[in-house]
Amino acid sequence: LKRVADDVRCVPEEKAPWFPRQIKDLDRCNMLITKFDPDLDCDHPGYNDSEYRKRRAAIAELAFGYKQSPKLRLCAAEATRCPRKVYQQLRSIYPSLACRQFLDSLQQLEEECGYGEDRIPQLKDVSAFLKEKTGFQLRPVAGLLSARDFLASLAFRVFQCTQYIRHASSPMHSPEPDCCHELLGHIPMLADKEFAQFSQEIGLASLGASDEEIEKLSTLYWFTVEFGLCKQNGEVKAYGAGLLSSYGELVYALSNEPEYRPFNPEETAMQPYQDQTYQPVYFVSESFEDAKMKLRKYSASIKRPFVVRYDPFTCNVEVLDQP
Ligand code: NLE
Ligand code: FE2
Repeated sequence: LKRVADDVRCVPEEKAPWFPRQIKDLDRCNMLITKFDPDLDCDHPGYNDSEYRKRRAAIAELAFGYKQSPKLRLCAAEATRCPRKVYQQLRSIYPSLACRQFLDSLQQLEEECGYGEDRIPQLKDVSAFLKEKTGFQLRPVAGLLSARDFLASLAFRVFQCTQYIRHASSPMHSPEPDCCHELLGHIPMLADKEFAQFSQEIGLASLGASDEEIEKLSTLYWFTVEFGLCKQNGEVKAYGAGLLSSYGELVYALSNEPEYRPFNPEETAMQPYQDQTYQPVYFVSESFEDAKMKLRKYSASIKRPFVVRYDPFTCNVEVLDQP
């Protein structure tokens, strides 16, 4: 009887795609996109390397088995060392090209979390560090997730984090996420309060949204969280994780080759993007504050037959009827 009553109460939302309401529902948000899979994509630099593929399969197995539970700790199974050269080279250009928030967090991660060219941060330590800074936590994911599942996790301040490493033959750029990308690109930014809030708001806007809206939100995500630039003291700096984890693209993005446009969600959300190589255009925000306000305005314009509200005490999403 209770089920029926619940169903009746849920009728307006049933028109929307399913979405997680509780953090443990993220166990169901695991739809992978296989286009960069080293077993399936013959252009993947690890395609002909059976040792690499075996290792990837074992790591994927661990991620698939992960359950969100306060009793379970993030598996420390994978040592997540960035190849020495990747760390060294990127580290040397960060001071002039990365935004201030990134540099501040990275320094703390080096002091407190085992970041460094010869050290191996453990995901559980990194997750605990983030939790303390901004309430974000990590959960392991086996590969590139569908946009819907990835964005939904952000709504709960959960970041789906790969643990495998890019193939040694292409250290300076990878089209797929890997742990260098997560650790160097995303983690330092997620330790910043303002940016964490921005990320969660994209996530909340995505819950139960139509496929078309998800496409637009993931494009916004792409040109901000992954490839965003921002102004700082009159200079343009990088804050996007896809830039901050790729020596090649970071240098390119801040050279005078690519086109820059001001960040404006309506326009940015419609910009076609490609994920095989460097971006032809980058969007520049005035500041995080400004980007957040614009995103908020954009999100409010997305039509959903309900409103969602995140309750930080229970970590649940409440669904309310449209007033
Ligand atoms: N191009 C980035 C890198 O090489 O680290 C990864 C981007 C993932 C979206
Ligand atoms: Fe990423």
